[in-house]
Amino acid sequence: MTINADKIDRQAKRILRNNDRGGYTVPTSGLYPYQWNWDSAFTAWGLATFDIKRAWFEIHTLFTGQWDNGMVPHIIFHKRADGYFPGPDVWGVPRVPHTSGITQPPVAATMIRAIYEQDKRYGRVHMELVYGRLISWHRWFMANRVEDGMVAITHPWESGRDNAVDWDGGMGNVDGSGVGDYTRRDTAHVDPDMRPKKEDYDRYLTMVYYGRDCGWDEGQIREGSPFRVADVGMTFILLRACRDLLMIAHDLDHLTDEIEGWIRTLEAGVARHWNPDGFYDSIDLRSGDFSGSLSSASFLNWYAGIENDQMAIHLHDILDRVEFGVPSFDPRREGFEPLRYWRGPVWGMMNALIAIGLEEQGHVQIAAKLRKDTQRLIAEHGFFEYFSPVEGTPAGGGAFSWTAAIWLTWAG
Ligand code: 9YW
Repeated sequence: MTINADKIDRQAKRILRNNDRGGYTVPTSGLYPYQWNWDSAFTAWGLATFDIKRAWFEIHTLFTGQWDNGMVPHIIFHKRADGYFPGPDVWGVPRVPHTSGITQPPVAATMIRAIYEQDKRYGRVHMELVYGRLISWHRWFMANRVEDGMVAITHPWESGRDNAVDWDGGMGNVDGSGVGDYTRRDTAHVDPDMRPKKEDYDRYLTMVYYGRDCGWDEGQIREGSPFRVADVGMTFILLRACRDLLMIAHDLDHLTDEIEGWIRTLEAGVARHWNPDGFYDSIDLRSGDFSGSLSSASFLNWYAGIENDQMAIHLHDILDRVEFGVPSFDPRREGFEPLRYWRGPVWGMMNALIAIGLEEQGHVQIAAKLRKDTQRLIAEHGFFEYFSPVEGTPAGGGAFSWTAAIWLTWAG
């Protein structure tokens, strides 16, 4: 198939424009009608390819949601929108703009650095404004979430990989039976077979109610929450983000000792994510058990600046079994579901992060393959939320912002 890149570029830009709600971009209309944290960071990177002013605006609106303690929430509910559950009333966070009570993977420093590098003259003042915001968010992570150098999540939604196999053990500790009645909205937009199951949702909500009952107090949640998992994806992403923040700090002439300390702590944490089966893995901090899940997040080690030969062997073996890049769960394992959300499908932005890391560490060919795979998926099927890594079948929401963004920045 010949790819008409200009035409697809125009489509990608149109998606980002259409998903603009006035200063912030929704992941896709209908299914996700608010500003999501890491989606917005990817989107800003995409916007920067054709409208740098709008890209910085996206970043500033994201930080309007930042809490006084530094946390940047996973959803910012700028204005009321229909069709999403759980909305602002369920989270019960007493601030404006309303937000959720949990965070999401901190890709922002990395995306912001890329935007800044593109036009430093224009970006300087924006970078100065945002720098302190990034520092306080990272400081919040280090103070509240880093345990033995690994980043703990208090809800699967924080990982951005909602129903990944990584959380099955930790979710087993959560009793969802008392959750009461509620109406899901996601399954009205997309095929329920491609979404998390009802038992998952019962537990997701139980944990939201738990956090709300704790007044979103980090100490109380750390003490009593049934779910606390060291997420290998979060650890790699935060480590990478700290490295980018360090480069920004040098550029802006800020002190760097604190960030250097964070990097050393997280590097030590990475080693603890290595499981006896020989791969990077998440750990249930309540039981101490590894999840045993080789997921796409396990392969973010290169993105975090960490070379590893055994991970390269796993990667080659997995890529030989599927057609389109790195699946969200190991296709050699029972339980691999090529169309169920984070239990098998391939996500364009994960391919991008993994490939960026691989290329930086000199694995140029394999990085190029991931890019080609992603390019084909988008060119042949459109800007879907995710795809089957086996057949390329598109799934989830369409006209998706981060898929458009990675086309413009990396895949196209
Ligand atoms: C949900 C918006 C978000 C992403 C997450 C993804 C999904 C929301 O959609 O979560 O309600 O399930 O898992 O990574 O940020 O695109």
